[in-house]
Parts: sequence; C-alpha cells; structure tokens
Amino acid sequence: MTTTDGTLITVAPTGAESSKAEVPALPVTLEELVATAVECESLGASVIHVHIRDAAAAPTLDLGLLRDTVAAVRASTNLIVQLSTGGSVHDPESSRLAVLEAAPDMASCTMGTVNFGEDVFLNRWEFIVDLHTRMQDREIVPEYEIFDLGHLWALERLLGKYGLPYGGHVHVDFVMGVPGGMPGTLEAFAACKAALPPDATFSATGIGRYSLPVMLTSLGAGGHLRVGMEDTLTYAKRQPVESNGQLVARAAAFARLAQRPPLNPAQARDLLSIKG
Ligand code: KMH
Ligand code: ZN
Repeated sequence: MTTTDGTLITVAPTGAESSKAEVPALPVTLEELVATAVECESLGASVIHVHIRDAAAAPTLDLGLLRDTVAAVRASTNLIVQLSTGGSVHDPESSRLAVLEAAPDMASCTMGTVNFGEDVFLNRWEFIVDLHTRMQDREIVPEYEIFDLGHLWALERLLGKYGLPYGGHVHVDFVMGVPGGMPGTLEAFAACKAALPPDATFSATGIGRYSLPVMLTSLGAGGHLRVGMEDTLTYAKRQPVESNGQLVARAAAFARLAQRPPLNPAQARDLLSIKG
C-alpha cells in the first residue's frame, strides 16, 4: 500500500483546553481514555494523541501518570501512542521535555511559537532542537505540529542542521484555525503543502468550525486526518459532539468514500517508520 492508498486517522480525544465540567463527554480519567481508545481503534483510528488530566480533571504532565497511560493504552489496543509535548500553555519546558521519559511511540513537536487565543503557546528554537534531538536519541518518532506557514521553514532548518528524525521519515500535522495561527482555508493549506520537506507525509486538523473543510481538503490532497474533542466540540451546527468515536466514525466514512480507507495500526507503523 502506498502512502495515499489509505488514510491515517489520529484521534486527539482530550486536549488541555476544555473543562470536564463544561464538556462531560471529554475523557479525562485513565478508564475513560482507555475506553475511548478501544472504541476509536475499532472505528478506524490508528494513532492516539494523548493529553492527560489529574484527579481534579486538570491538565497535567505528571510522569508517573503518563507512564501508566502509555502502558494502559498499549495493554488494551494496538494504537500508536503519541504523547503531547505541548501540554497546556502553562506547562514549563522542563516538564514538556520530561514527557519523552514515558517512552511513547511518538510525541508531538511544535515548530514555533504561536498566539493561542488570549495566550501564547511558546516554542523557542532551542527548545525545539532539544525535543528533536532527544527524540532521535530515544527512538521516538515526532509528529511536527505546524500552526503557521513559518513553522515549515523552521522544520526545514531543523532537519538541515540536526538531521532526520528517528526512523528517517518525516510526518507533519497542519493545525488550522487556532485563533492566532493560520486559518483553515484552501489557500493556507496549499501554501503548507507546497512547503513540506521532500517525501514527508502530512495530516491536517481543523479547529472548531474548520473541522469539516480541513478534513475534506486533506483527503482530497492525499493527506491524512486528525480528529477529536481536543480540536472540535461541535459535530454540526448547534449539535455538540457526543463522543470521540462519533468524530472518528465520520472521518473513517469520508476516507472510505474517498477510496482511501483507514489504515490499521500496523500499516500506520509502516507508513511512519515506527519501530516494532
Ligand atoms: N494544548 C496546546 C497548548 C500539542 O499537543 O503538542 C498545545 C497542543 C499541541 O495541544
Ligand atoms: Zn495536543
């Protein structure tokens, strides 16, 4: 199967921004996360992008909990476990780097600073280099998160100076529609696609109302998909998302309609050059 015969679907079920009190369907406990992972795998997801919460449902990067989470998801699914090193906008760099010690298959690596609503999602160059090189040493495959076009020029510089990631394959995710980042438009998408490193694969995720147009654009352009309650809480106009499974099921249905059915986790591991 070539990279575009099938569709890699990543589910991002929780994020760090929504509160359980306001969004009761958000998976925040380990049990809820594992149940979500099992359901989403059965519906077509092959990667899970994980943020965790503490006992009060607040975002945390507690290393013990992260290790437990990686183990629990692996025990119940074959999903590729991708831990977020973005955390919340309030997390210090030291905790974000320490995420790698939980030994996930993949981790996110955001390629630059971006305004993030009223906040700033800070990603200094030295921090990005640290993440990239530590992932090379630990044999963790990065997903380079692109919130703006300039982040792709930073990626070119990173790979030129420090070499390819572990496994030798570059995978990028366009995050479109964060207030402060690039919009979820065809023009922004085309500019990003044109600036990809050679042979890179890409997925795209549209925040909020950009969810559907970005999904359809990425499928049409031979790209992959990321969906989940981290990125969107509205399924359709005035219709709240009921579950992450609902979003994965829709993405998988579009992928099948496009004649690019969901990749299973083994196929996704091949595509991303993830070990074992
Ligand atoms: N929560 C955002 C500040 C990532 O996971 O790497 C950052 C984020 C990106 O979600
Ligand atoms: Zn995230």
